Amino acid sequence: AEKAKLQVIFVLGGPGSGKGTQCSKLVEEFGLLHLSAGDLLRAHMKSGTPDGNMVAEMIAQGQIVPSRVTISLLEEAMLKGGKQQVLIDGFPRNEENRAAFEAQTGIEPEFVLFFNCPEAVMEKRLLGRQEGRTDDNIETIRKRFKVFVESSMPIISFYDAKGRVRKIDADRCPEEVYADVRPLVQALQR
Ligand code: UP5
Ligand code: MG
Repeated sequence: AEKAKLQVIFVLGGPGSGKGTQCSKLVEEFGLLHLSAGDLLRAHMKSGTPDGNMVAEMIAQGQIVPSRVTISLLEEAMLKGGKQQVLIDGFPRNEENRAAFEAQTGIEPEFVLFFNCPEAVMEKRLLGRQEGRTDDNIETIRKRFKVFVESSMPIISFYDAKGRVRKIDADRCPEEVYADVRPLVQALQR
C-alpha cells in the first residue's frame, strides 16, 4: 500500500494569540497530532543536559532556540505520533527555523494558520495565565513581542507571498475564533 503523505499545518501568531487553545479544539474534533514546539522545548529543559540548560536560558529570555534542537524534537514526536495530519504550533519562528525544517524534512505546509491579535490583548492574556511559565513576566513578554515582530512576522510574509496564509482575527472569544478555523481544517479531511 502507498504510504500516506504527511500533511502539516503550521500554526503561527504572537505570544498569547491563542495557538494552543485553538489546536486543542482541533485535536478534539479531528484527532490530528498537535505538536507545540514550545511544549516540546519546555519538556526538554527538564532533561538536565547541556542542551536542556541552554533551552531554559533562551526561553527565559524570549529568544529563539537553534533549529537543530527544535527540529530533532519535532521529528521524533512526528514519528512517535504516527498520524498523517500534524499541527505544528509555534514553529517555524525565523528564517533559520523555516529553511532548516524544509531542507531536513522535505515537508512544506499545506497552509499556515495565522492568529492575528493586538499586542495589548495578548499581553493581558499572558499576564492572566497561571501556569508558572518562566517567560510569563512583563519583561520577557515584551522581548517575546519584539522577537515575534522582527523574526517571526517575516516567515508569515514569506508564506503569504505563496498564497499559503489563512489569517484569522484572534481578538474574539475562543468559540468565535474556532468557527473560522474549523472549516479550514475540515477541508483536509476525507
Ligand atoms: N486565551 C486563548 N485564546 C483566548 C481567546 N480567544 N480569548 C480570551 N483568552 C484566550 O492562550 C494564552 C492565554 O490566553 C491562555 O490563558 C488562554 O486560556 C487564553 P494560548 O492558547 O496558550 O496562546 P498561545 O498562542 O499558545 O500562547 P503561548 O504563550 O504558548 O505562545 P508563545 O508563542 O509565546 O509560546 P511558545 O510556547 O510557542 O514558545 C515559548 C518560547 O519557546 C519562545 O519564546 C521561544 O523562546 C521558545 N521557542 C523556540 O525557541 N522555538 C520554537 O520553535 C518554539 C518556541
Ligand atoms: Mg502555546
